Amino acid sequence: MPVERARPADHTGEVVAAAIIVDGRLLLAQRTRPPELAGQWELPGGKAEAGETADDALRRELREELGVEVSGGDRIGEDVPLPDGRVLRAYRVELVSGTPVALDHAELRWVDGRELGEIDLVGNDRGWVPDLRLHLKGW
Ligand code: DCP
Repeated sequence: MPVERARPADHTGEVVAAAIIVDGRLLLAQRTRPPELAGQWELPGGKAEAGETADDALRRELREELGVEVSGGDRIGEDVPLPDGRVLRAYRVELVSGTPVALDHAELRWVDGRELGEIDLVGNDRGWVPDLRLHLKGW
């Protein structure tokens, strides 16, 4: 089997995160890794691959992680610079088909505005709370 060559990591890409809001509730997903983030809740998403647009990455990540098809992609909240040089961006997306299932997370939860303020969100996503709440009920 060929040995994979060491190569410099790509630290310039985007990490996309999806705000899926239905009936005034936001879908959150509970991380299983790495250990320092396990148990915390996030907007589902992940790293865009080389050549992918943010839309492509959102569609692929949500298919892989939740088993759903989504569309849309208006930005919500501010950019979050990550320590590795990537930038984390949230996008509002609509569910096109399927019901979200935790294929890559411990659990899923739909939260209203009050619950969003109380849940243990990953630190990077906390700055988005005020913008997200504008679209949520119950706060
Ligand atoms: N991240 C975050 N908030 C989110 C989504 C991601 O802070 N709502 C952070 C966690 C990681 C980085 O972005 O530091 C990349 O996210 P993932 O580990 O979820 O990305 P992938 O799913 O692409 O990673 P892998 O498949 O390598 O596990």
